[in-house]
Amino acid sequence: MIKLSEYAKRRKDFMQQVGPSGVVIIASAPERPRNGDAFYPYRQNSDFYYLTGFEEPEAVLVLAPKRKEGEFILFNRVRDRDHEIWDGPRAGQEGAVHDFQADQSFPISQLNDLLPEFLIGRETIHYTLGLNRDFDKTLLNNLNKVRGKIRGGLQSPNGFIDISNLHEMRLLKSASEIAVMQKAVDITHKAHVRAMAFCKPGVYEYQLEAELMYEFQRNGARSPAYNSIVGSGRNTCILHYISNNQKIADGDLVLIDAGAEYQNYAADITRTFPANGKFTSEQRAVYDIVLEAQLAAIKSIKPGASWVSAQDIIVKIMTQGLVDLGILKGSVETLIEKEAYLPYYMHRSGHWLGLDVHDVGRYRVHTKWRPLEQGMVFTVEPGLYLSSDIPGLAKRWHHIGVRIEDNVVVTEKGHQVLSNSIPKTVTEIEALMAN
Ligand SMILES: [Mn+2]
Repeated sequence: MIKLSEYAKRRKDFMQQVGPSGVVIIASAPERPRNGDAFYPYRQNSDFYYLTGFEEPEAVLVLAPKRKEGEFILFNRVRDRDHEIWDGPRAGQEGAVHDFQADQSFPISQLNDLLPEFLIGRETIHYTLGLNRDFDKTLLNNLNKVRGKIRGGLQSPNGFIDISNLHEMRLLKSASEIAVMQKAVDITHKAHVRAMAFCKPGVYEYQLEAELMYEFQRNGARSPAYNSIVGSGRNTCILHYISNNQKIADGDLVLIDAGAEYQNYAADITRTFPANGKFTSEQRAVYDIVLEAQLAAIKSIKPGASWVSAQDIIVKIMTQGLVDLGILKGSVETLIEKEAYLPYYMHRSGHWLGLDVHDVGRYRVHTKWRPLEQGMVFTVEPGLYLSSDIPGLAKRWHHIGVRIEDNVVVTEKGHQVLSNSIPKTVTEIEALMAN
Protein backbone atom coordinates (compact mmCIF):
# COMPACT_ATOMS: atom_id res chain seq x y z
CA MET A 1 0.00 0.00 0.00
CA ILE A 2 1.16 3.48 -0.82
CA LYS A 3 0.50 5.73 2.18
CA LEU A 4 -1.29 9.09 1.98
CA SER A 5 1.91 10.75 3.15
CA GLU A 6 3.71 9.46 0.07
CA TYR A 7 1.09 10.95 -2.25
CA ALA A 8 1.48 14.23 -0.33
CA LYS A 9 5.25 14.12 -0.78
CA ARG A 10 4.88 13.52 -4.53
CA ARG A 11 2.58 16.53 -4.86
CA LYS A 12 4.98 18.66 -2.85
CA ASP A 13 8.01 17.59 -4.87
CA PHE A 14 6.21 18.14 -8.15
CA MET A 15 4.92 21.57 -7.10
CA GLN A 16 8.44 22.50 -6.08
CA GLN A 17 9.54 21.87 -9.67
CA VAL A 18 6.53 23.64 -11.18
CA GLY A 19 6.96 26.74 -9.03
CA PRO A 20 4.43 29.48 -8.22
CA SER A 21 4.18 30.69 -11.83
CA GLY A 22 2.67 27.39 -12.98
CA VAL A 23 -0.49 25.42 -12.40
CA VAL A 24 -0.89 21.67 -12.88
CA ILE A 25 -4.11 20.28 -14.33
CA ILE A 26 -4.73 16.56 -14.75
CA ALA A 27 -8.05 14.99 -15.69
CA SER A 28 -9.11 11.54 -14.58
CA ALA A 29 -9.28 8.88 -17.27
CA PRO A 30 -12.54 8.90 -19.22
CA GLU A 31 -14.93 5.98 -18.83
CA ARG A 32 -14.77 3.96 -22.01
CA PRO A 33 -17.83 2.35 -23.59
CA ARG A 34 -17.39 -1.25 -24.73
CA ASN A 35 -20.63 -1.92 -26.55
CA GLY A 36 -24.21 -0.79 -26.10
CA ASP A 37 -24.43 0.64 -22.60
CA ALA A 38 -21.68 -1.59 -21.16
CA PHE A 39 -18.34 -0.09 -20.17
CA TYR A 40 -14.81 -1.41 -19.84
CA PRO A 41 -13.72 -1.81 -16.21
CA TYR A 42 -12.56 1.61 -15.05
CA ARG A 43 -8.84 2.29 -14.70
CA GLN A 44 -7.61 5.64 -13.43
CA ASN A 45 -5.13 7.75 -15.40
CA SER A 46 -1.68 6.87 -14.05
CA ASP A 47 -0.47 10.46 -13.51
CA PHE A 48 -3.70 11.31 -11.72
CA TYR A 49 -3.41 8.22 -9.53
CA TYR A 50 0.28 8.82 -8.81
CA LEU A 51 -0.50 12.23 -7.31
CA THR A 52 -3.77 11.42 -5.53
CA GLY A 53 -4.47 7.71 -5.04
CA PHE A 54 -7.99 8.68 -6.14
CA GLU A 55 -9.71 6.09 -8.34
CA GLU A 56 -13.07 7.62 -9.26
CA PRO A 57 -13.87 8.82 -12.78
CA GLU A 58 -15.17 12.33 -13.54
CA ALA A 59 -12.53 14.14 -11.55
CA VAL A 60 -9.97 16.86 -12.19
CA LEU A 61 -6.86 17.51 -10.16
CA VAL A 62 -5.51 21.05 -9.86
CA LEU A 63 -2.20 21.74 -8.15
CA ALA A 64 -1.74 25.46 -7.60
CA PRO A 65 1.61 26.07 -5.88
CA LYS A 66 1.54 28.75 -3.15
CA ARG A 67 -2.18 29.40 -3.48
CA LYS A 68 -3.44 30.91 -0.23
CA GLU A 69 -6.68 28.89 -0.02
CA GLY A 70 -4.83 25.64 -0.64
CA GLU A 71 -2.60 24.05 -3.25
CA PHE A 72 -4.31 20.67 -3.79
CA ILE A 73 -7.76 21.02 -5.32
CA LEU A 74 -9.93 18.13 -6.41
CA PHE A 75 -13.01 18.49 -8.57
CA ASN A 76 -15.02 15.29 -8.21
CA ARG A 77 -18.51 13.85 -8.23
CA VAL A 78 -21.00 14.84 -5.59
CA ARG A 79 -22.47 12.18 -3.35
CA ASP A 80 -25.82 11.14 -4.72
CA ARG A 81 -28.04 8.51 -3.15
CA ASP A 82 -29.70 7.47 -6.41
CA HIS A 83 -26.40 6.96 -8.20
CA GLU A 84 -24.80 5.29 -5.20
CA ILE A 85 -27.60 2.71 -5.03
CA TRP A 86 -26.76 1.66 -8.59
CA ASP A 87 -23.00 2.15 -8.77
CA GLY A 88 -21.66 2.17 -5.22
CA PRO A 89 -20.27 4.79 -2.87
CA ARG A 90 -18.49 7.98 -3.89
CA ALA A 91 -16.01 10.02 -1.89
CA GLY A 92 -17.86 13.27 -2.49
CA GLN A 93 -16.34 16.59 -1.42
CA GLU A 94 -16.05 15.59 2.21
CA GLY A 95 -14.26 12.37 1.34
CA ALA A 96 -11.89 14.18 -1.01
CA VAL A 97 -10.76 16.35 1.90
CA HIS A 98 -10.85 13.78 4.71
CA ASP A 99 -9.75 10.62 2.94
CA PHE A 100 -7.49 12.05 0.22
CA GLN A 101 -6.20 15.19 1.95
CA ALA A 102 -7.40 17.66 -0.68
CA ASP A 103 -7.16 21.24 0.58
CA GLN A 104 -10.40 22.00 -1.24
CA SER A 105 -12.89 19.93 -3.17
CA PHE A 106 -15.60 21.14 -5.52
CA PRO A 107 -18.35 19.34 -7.43
CA ILE A 108 -17.16 18.43 -10.92
CA SER A 109 -20.27 20.20 -12.25
CA GLN A 110 -18.71 23.52 -11.12
CA LEU A 111 -15.51 22.98 -13.10
CA ASN A 112 -16.33 25.45 -15.88
CA ASP A 113 -17.35 28.13 -13.39
CA LEU A 114 -14.30 27.79 -11.18
CA LEU A 115 -11.43 26.70 -13.42
CA PRO A 116 -10.67 30.23 -14.76
CA GLU A 117 -9.84 31.34 -11.21
CA PHE A 118 -7.03 28.80 -11.08
CA LEU A 119 -5.57 29.98 -14.38
CA ILE A 120 -5.43 33.70 -13.71
CA GLY A 121 -2.07 34.84 -12.45
CA ARG A 122 -0.21 31.75 -13.71
CA GLU A 123 2.24 31.91 -16.57
CA THR A 124 2.17 28.29 -17.64
CA ILE A 125 -0.22 25.38 -17.50
CA HIS A 126 1.40 22.02 -16.86
CA TYR A 127 -0.84 19.81 -18.94
CA THR A 128 -0.18 17.40 -21.78
CA LEU A 129 -2.37 18.25 -24.77
CA GLY A 130 -3.56 15.62 -27.23
CA LEU A 131 -4.21 12.67 -24.93
CA ASN A 132 -7.79 13.47 -23.93
CA ARG A 133 -9.52 15.49 -26.66
CA ASP A 134 -12.68 16.15 -24.66
CA PHE A 135 -10.79 17.59 -21.73
CA ASP A 136 -8.42 19.49 -24.04
CA LYS A 137 -11.54 21.34 -25.26
CA THR A 138 -12.77 22.05 -21.73
CA LEU A 139 -9.40 23.43 -20.74
CA LEU A 140 -8.91 25.51 -23.88
CA ASN A 141 -12.40 26.99 -23.54
CA ASN A 142 -11.59 28.06 -20.01
CA LEU A 143 -8.22 29.39 -21.06
CA ASN A 144 -9.94 31.49 -23.73
CA LYS A 145 -12.21 32.96 -21.06
CA VAL A 146 -9.21 34.37 -19.21
CA ARG A 147 -6.89 35.03 -22.17
CA GLY A 148 -5.62 38.56 -22.22
CA LYS A 149 -7.20 39.39 -18.91
CA ILE A 150 -5.00 41.23 -16.50
CA ARG A 151 -6.36 41.38 -13.01
CA GLY A 152 -4.53 43.10 -10.19
CA GLY A 153 -1.33 43.02 -12.22
CA LEU A 154 -1.65 39.27 -12.80
CA GLN A 155 -1.67 37.86 -16.28
CA SER A 156 -3.29 34.82 -17.82
CA PRO A 157 -1.22 31.79 -18.89
CA ASN A 158 0.64 32.05 -22.15
CA GLY A 159 1.65 28.48 -22.73
CA PHE A 160 1.52 24.80 -21.95
CA ILE A 161 4.30 22.62 -20.60
CA ASP A 162 3.86 18.86 -20.79
CA ILE A 163 4.29 17.02 -17.55
CA SER A 164 7.52 15.22 -18.35
CA ASN A 165 8.97 16.37 -15.00
CA LEU A 166 6.35 14.25 -13.31
CA HIS A 167 7.32 11.35 -15.53
CA GLU A 168 10.92 11.64 -14.42
CA MET A 169 9.64 11.37 -10.83
CA ARG A 170 7.54 8.32 -11.72
CA LEU A 171 10.59 6.68 -13.27
CA LEU A 172 12.38 6.48 -9.90
CA LYS A 173 10.45 4.10 -7.66
CA SER A 174 10.28 4.40 -3.87
CA ALA A 175 10.69 1.43 -1.53
CA SER A 176 6.92 1.19 -1.09
CA GLU A 177 6.34 1.23 -4.84
CA ILE A 178 8.89 -1.56 -5.27
CA ALA A 179 7.09 -3.54 -2.55
CA VAL A 180 3.79 -3.21 -4.45
CA MET A 181 5.51 -4.21 -7.69
CA GLN A 182 7.05 -7.23 -5.95
CA LYS A 183 3.52 -8.26 -5.00
CA ALA A 184 2.37 -7.89 -8.63
CA VAL A 185 5.31 -10.08 -9.68
CA ASP A 186 4.62 -12.67 -6.97
CA ILE A 187 1.03 -13.05 -8.17
CA THR A 188 2.31 -13.29 -11.74
CA HIS A 189 4.75 -15.99 -10.61
CA LYS A 190 1.87 -18.16 -9.38
CA ALA A 191 -0.03 -17.55 -12.61
CA HIS A 192 2.82 -18.61 -14.90
CA VAL A 193 3.56 -21.72 -12.85
CA ARG A 194 -0.12 -22.68 -12.88
CA ALA A 195 -0.42 -22.22 -16.64
CA MET A 196 2.76 -24.24 -17.27
CA ALA A 197 1.61 -27.06 -15.00
CA PHE A 198 -1.81 -27.12 -16.69
CA CYS A 199 -0.47 -27.16 -20.23
CA LYS A 200 -0.61 -30.28 -22.38
CA PRO A 201 -1.10 -30.90 -26.09
CA GLY A 202 -4.74 -30.52 -27.08
CA VAL A 203 -5.70 -27.66 -24.77
CA TYR A 204 -6.49 -24.26 -26.22
CA GLU A 205 -4.41 -21.13 -25.74
CA TYR A 206 -7.36 -19.41 -24.03
CA GLN A 207 -7.48 -22.20 -21.48
CA LEU A 208 -3.98 -21.27 -20.38
CA GLU A 209 -5.11 -17.64 -20.29
CA ALA A 210 -7.93 -18.73 -17.97
CA GLU A 211 -5.40 -20.34 -15.62
CA LEU A 212 -3.46 -17.07 -15.52
CA MET A 213 -6.60 -15.06 -14.80
CA TYR A 214 -7.59 -17.44 -12.03
CA GLU A 215 -4.38 -16.79 -10.11
CA PHE A 216 -4.44 -13.05 -10.84
CA GLN A 217 -7.96 -12.56 -9.56
CA ARG A 218 -7.89 -14.87 -6.56
CA ASN A 219 -4.78 -13.04 -5.34
CA GLY A 220 -6.29 -9.59 -5.55
CA ALA A 221 -5.06 -8.49 -8.96
CA ARG A 222 -8.38 -7.69 -10.57
CA SER A 223 -6.94 -7.22 -14.02
CA PRO A 224 -3.93 -8.14 -16.08
CA ALA A 225 -1.64 -5.15 -16.62
CA TYR A 226 -2.07 -5.64 -20.39
CA ASN A 227 -3.73 -8.17 -22.67
CA SER A 228 -2.16 -11.55 -21.94
CA ILE A 229 -0.23 -13.11 -24.80
CA VAL A 230 -0.58 -16.90 -25.02
CA GLY A 231 0.87 -18.13 -28.30
CA SER A 232 1.68 -21.66 -29.37
CA GLY A 233 3.56 -22.97 -32.40
CA ARG A 234 3.77 -20.34 -35.15
CA ASN A 235 2.05 -17.83 -32.84
CA THR A 236 5.16 -17.70 -30.65
CA CYS A 237 6.68 -15.61 -33.46
CA ILE A 238 3.93 -12.94 -33.33
CA LEU A 239 5.16 -10.37 -30.83
CA HIS A 240 1.80 -9.05 -29.62
CA TYR A 241 -0.38 -12.09 -30.34
CA ILE A 242 -3.57 -11.81 -28.26
CA SER A 243 -6.14 -13.85 -30.17
CA ASN A 244 -5.22 -16.80 -27.92
CA ASN A 245 -7.71 -19.05 -29.68
CA GLN A 246 -5.67 -21.89 -31.20
CA LYS A 247 -5.38 -25.48 -30.10
CA ILE A 248 -1.92 -26.29 -28.73
CA ALA A 249 -0.25 -29.17 -30.56
CA ASP A 250 2.24 -31.79 -29.43
CA GLY A 251 5.75 -30.51 -30.16
CA ASP A 252 4.74 -26.83 -30.02
CA LEU A 253 6.49 -24.26 -27.96
CA VAL A 254 4.18 -22.05 -25.91
CA LEU A 255 5.04 -18.42 -25.18
CA ILE A 256 3.18 -16.65 -22.38
CA ASP A 257 3.73 -12.92 -21.87
CA ALA A 258 1.43 -11.90 -19.03
CA GLY A 259 1.56 -9.79 -15.91
CA ALA A 260 -0.79 -8.94 -13.08
CA GLU A 261 -1.74 -5.39 -12.23
CA TYR A 262 -1.74 -4.92 -8.46
CA GLN A 263 -2.82 -1.61 -6.90
CA ASN A 264 -2.35 -0.18 -10.38
CA TYR A 265 1.28 -1.33 -10.68
CA ALA A 266 2.25 -3.69 -13.47
CA ALA A 267 4.26 -6.87 -13.67
CA ASP A 268 5.41 -7.96 -17.13
CA ILE A 269 6.80 -11.48 -17.36
CA THR A 270 7.40 -13.84 -20.27
CA ARG A 271 8.15 -17.53 -20.13
CA THR A 272 8.44 -19.99 -23.03
CA PHE A 273 8.02 -23.73 -22.57
CA PRO A 274 7.32 -26.91 -24.53
CA ALA A 275 3.64 -27.89 -24.70
CA ASN A 276 4.42 -31.51 -23.92
CA GLY A 277 6.92 -30.77 -21.17
CA LYS A 278 10.07 -31.69 -23.06
CA PHE A 279 12.13 -29.33 -25.27
CA THR A 280 13.24 -30.73 -28.64
CA SER A 281 16.96 -30.31 -29.29
CA GLU A 282 16.28 -27.41 -31.69
CA GLN A 283 13.96 -25.67 -29.23
CA ARG A 284 16.45 -26.17 -26.46
CA ALA A 285 19.35 -24.81 -28.51
CA VAL A 286 17.45 -21.62 -29.29
CA TYR A 287 16.14 -21.35 -25.73
CA ASP A 288 19.59 -21.57 -24.20
CA ILE A 289 20.91 -18.78 -26.42
CA VAL A 290 18.10 -16.45 -25.35
CA LEU A 291 18.62 -17.42 -21.72
CA GLU A 292 22.37 -16.85 -21.88
CA ALA A 293 21.76 -13.41 -23.42
CA GLN A 294 19.18 -12.52 -20.81
CA LEU A 295 21.33 -13.58 -17.85
CA ALA A 296 24.35 -11.69 -19.19
CA ALA A 297 22.26 -8.56 -19.77
CA ILE A 298 20.82 -8.72 -16.26
CA LYS A 299 24.28 -9.19 -14.80
CA SER A 300 25.42 -5.89 -16.30
CA ILE A 301 22.73 -3.83 -14.57
CA LYS A 302 23.95 -1.37 -11.96
CA PRO A 303 23.86 2.36 -11.33
CA GLY A 304 25.89 4.17 -13.96
CA ALA A 305 25.61 1.46 -16.61
CA SER A 306 24.10 2.74 -19.83
CA TRP A 307 20.48 1.92 -20.67
CA VAL A 308 21.68 0.54 -24.00
CA SER A 309 24.32 -1.83 -22.65
CA ALA A 310 21.78 -4.62 -22.04
CA GLN A 311 20.75 -4.43 -25.68
CA ASP A 312 24.37 -4.50 -26.87
CA ILE A 313 25.08 -7.61 -24.77
CA ILE A 314 21.93 -9.34 -26.02
CA VAL A 315 22.66 -8.59 -29.66
CA LYS A 316 26.21 -9.86 -29.32
CA ILE A 317 25.34 -13.15 -27.62
CA MET A 318 22.33 -13.89 -29.80
CA THR A 319 24.17 -13.10 -33.04
CA GLN A 320 26.97 -15.43 -31.94
CA GLY A 321 24.30 -18.01 -31.11
CA LEU A 322 22.67 -17.74 -34.53
CA VAL A 323 26.10 -18.27 -36.10
CA ASP A 324 26.73 -21.31 -33.89
CA LEU A 325 23.41 -22.78 -35.02
CA GLY A 326 24.36 -22.19 -38.66
CA ILE A 327 21.41 -19.85 -39.17
CA LEU A 328 23.63 -16.81 -39.78
CA LYS A 329 26.95 -17.06 -41.58
CA GLY A 330 29.94 -14.76 -41.35
CA SER A 331 31.86 -12.88 -38.69
CA VAL A 332 29.82 -11.88 -35.66
CA GLU A 333 31.19 -8.35 -35.76
CA THR A 334 30.16 -7.79 -39.37
CA LEU A 335 26.79 -9.40 -38.83
CA ILE A 336 26.11 -7.04 -35.92
CA GLU A 337 27.25 -4.07 -37.98
CA LYS A 338 24.85 -5.07 -40.75
CA GLU A 339 22.09 -5.80 -38.21
CA ALA A 340 21.73 -9.29 -39.66
CA TYR A 341 19.96 -10.36 -36.45
CA LEU A 342 16.94 -8.11 -37.14
CA PRO A 343 14.75 -10.76 -38.85
CA TYR A 344 15.11 -12.86 -35.67
CA TYR A 345 15.24 -10.15 -32.98
CA MET A 346 13.46 -6.93 -33.86
CA HIS A 347 12.72 -5.23 -30.56
CA ARG A 348 14.54 -3.48 -27.74
CA SER A 349 15.95 -5.18 -24.64
CA GLY A 350 13.07 -3.90 -22.51
CA HIS A 351 11.20 -0.88 -21.19
CA TRP A 352 10.52 1.02 -17.98
CA LEU A 353 7.88 -0.63 -15.80
CA GLY A 354 5.55 0.92 -13.22
CA LEU A 355 2.01 2.22 -13.16
CA ASP A 356 2.02 1.77 -16.93
CA VAL A 357 3.40 -1.43 -18.37
CA HIS A 358 5.44 0.63 -20.82
CA ASP A 359 6.13 3.17 -18.14
CA VAL A 360 6.97 6.83 -18.52
CA GLY A 361 10.40 8.44 -18.40
CA ARG A 362 12.99 9.27 -21.01
CA TYR A 363 15.39 6.69 -22.40
CA ARG A 364 17.78 9.29 -23.73
CA VAL A 365 19.01 12.49 -22.18
CA HIS A 366 20.49 15.06 -24.56
CA THR A 367 20.40 12.48 -27.39
CA LYS A 368 22.50 10.01 -25.35
CA TRP A 369 21.18 6.79 -23.82
CA ARG A 370 20.78 7.55 -20.14
CA PRO A 371 22.75 5.96 -17.31
CA LEU A 372 20.82 3.72 -14.93
CA GLU A 373 19.94 5.04 -11.48
CA GLN A 374 18.84 3.43 -8.25
CA GLY A 375 15.05 2.96 -8.19
CA MET A 376 14.55 2.45 -11.90
CA VAL A 377 12.50 -0.65 -12.68
CA PHE A 378 12.46 -2.19 -16.11
CA THR A 379 12.12 -5.40 -18.09
CA VAL A 380 14.90 -7.45 -19.66
CA GLU A 381 13.30 -9.46 -22.45
CA PRO A 382 15.43 -10.78 -25.28
CA GLY A 383 13.74 -13.03 -27.80
CA LEU A 384 14.46 -15.01 -30.93
CA TYR A 385 11.64 -15.53 -33.38
CA LEU A 386 12.36 -18.15 -36.04
CA SER A 387 9.35 -17.55 -38.21
CA SER A 388 8.64 -19.72 -41.24
CA ASP A 389 8.30 -16.43 -43.16
CA ILE A 390 12.06 -15.82 -42.98
CA PRO A 391 13.48 -16.60 -46.43
CA GLY A 392 15.96 -19.47 -46.47
CA LEU A 393 15.42 -20.54 -42.86
CA ALA A 394 15.68 -24.34 -42.64
CA LYS A 395 12.40 -26.04 -41.77
CA ARG A 396 13.62 -27.59 -38.54
CA TRP A 397 13.81 -24.08 -36.99
CA HIS A 398 10.31 -23.04 -38.00
CA HIS A 399 7.85 -21.82 -35.36
CA ILE A 400 10.47 -21.59 -32.63
CA GLY A 401 9.72 -18.31 -30.92
CA VAL A 402 11.39 -17.79 -27.54
CA ARG A 403 11.20 -14.76 -25.28
CA ILE A 404 12.31 -14.66 -21.65
CA GLU A 405 11.34 -11.59 -19.66
CA ASP A 406 12.03 -10.59 -16.08
CA ASN A 407 11.49 -7.44 -14.04
CA VAL A 408 14.57 -5.81 -12.57
CA VAL A 409 15.16 -2.99 -10.07
CA VAL A 410 18.36 -0.96 -10.02
CA THR A 411 19.62 -1.01 -6.44
CA GLU A 412 22.28 1.09 -4.72
CA LYS A 413 25.13 -1.17 -5.83
CA GLY A 414 23.65 -3.40 -8.50
CA HIS A 415 20.27 -4.86 -9.23
CA GLN A 416 17.53 -7.08 -7.90
CA VAL A 417 15.42 -9.37 -10.10
CA LEU A 418 11.86 -9.22 -8.75
CA SER A 419 10.91 -12.31 -10.75
CA ASN A 420 14.03 -14.34 -10.00
CA SER A 421 12.28 -17.43 -8.72
CA ILE A 422 9.91 -18.03 -11.62
CA PRO A 423 11.22 -21.22 -13.29
CA LYS A 424 13.31 -20.36 -16.33
CA THR A 425 16.09 -22.84 -17.02
CA VAL A 426 15.33 -25.84 -19.24
CA THR A 427 15.84 -28.12 -16.23
CA GLU A 428 13.50 -26.11 -13.99
CA ILE A 429 10.78 -25.93 -16.61
CA GLU A 430 10.96 -29.61 -17.53
CA ALA A 431 10.92 -30.58 -13.84
CA LEU A 432 7.85 -28.42 -13.19
CA MET A 433 6.00 -29.85 -16.18
CA ALA A 434 6.90 -33.47 -15.35
CA ASN A 435 4.80 -33.30 -12.16
MN1 LIG B 1 7.54 -6.28 -21.74
